[in-house]
Amino acid sequence: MSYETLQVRTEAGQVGVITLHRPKQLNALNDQLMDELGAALLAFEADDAIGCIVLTGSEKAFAAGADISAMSKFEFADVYQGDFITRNWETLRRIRKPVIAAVSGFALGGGCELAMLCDFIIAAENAKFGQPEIKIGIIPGAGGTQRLPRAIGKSKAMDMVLTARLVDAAEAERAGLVSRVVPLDKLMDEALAAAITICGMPRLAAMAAKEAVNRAFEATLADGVMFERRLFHSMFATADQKEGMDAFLAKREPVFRHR
Ligand code: CO8
Repeated sequence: MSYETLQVRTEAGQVGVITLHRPKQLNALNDQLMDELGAALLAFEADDAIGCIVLTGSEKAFAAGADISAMSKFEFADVYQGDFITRNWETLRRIRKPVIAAVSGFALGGGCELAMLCDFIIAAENAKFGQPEIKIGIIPGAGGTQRLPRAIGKSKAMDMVLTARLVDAAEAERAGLVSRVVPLDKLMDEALAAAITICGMPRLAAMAAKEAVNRAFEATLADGVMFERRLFHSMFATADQKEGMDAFLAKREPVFRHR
């Protein structure tokens, strides 16, 4: 399938790479891009060869937010009935394979929210994160007021949402928004290496681990711990648990079958 606002490729036969590609608009998110992103993610999700997905943008911008020229014409009825842009948000949330955001340049507004929807963020040194919606008379609309405080705490989230201040990669790493910061020219190498590492893990364990970590944001501690315990127990029904433990004890490399 070909896309107009994305470039899609497979790396090492097992990593699905999606590059946002609206260069003139700094990858501003519009309905077409979000529809195509939903389709590309579902295609990788359905492809057995793919074990991990990397979502990235350009050097200058991961995504500079929702498309302001599209939004500027909208009335309440348009955004409410059309579920502007966020209608595919649930698709990304439902992807069960790990998704890494490789962020360089601006990740603003919906762009920051899109990165936060991924499982973890690897940032280039030039990355800048922000929720500057307030400057144009709106508020974050795809998780910025919810995921950001969970990621970096209330005080810094309020600071970003109320003052529209951008934070650089170093501050984002200190705050826990991103997992690592790397030189710009190493960003894709690092993201692909992380993705290939994940692809080498037993896939059922990777998917269960993702599900369990995500539950931490939805459940009480007691419910989350019980959810984790049940998933943990279920790993003992997999062939890869036998293989992983047998290989460890025999001091050999495991051969996982993702079963
Ligand atoms: N929408 C549309 N076009 C954009 C956007 C955007 N968000 N951001 C940049 N562009 C366009 C510019 O209009 C410009 O186009 P042109 O060349 O035709 O004039 C081109 O990209 C290059 O931009 P600049 O010339 O401004 O480049 P600079 O390097 O000077 O500045 C900035 C880069 C700082 C990123 C600046 O462009 C900027 O501030 N952009 C807007 C950032 C912003 O406010 N983002 C939040 C948007 S609102 C939002 O995301 C709400 C989300 C709600 C939920 C929906 C989920 C997705």
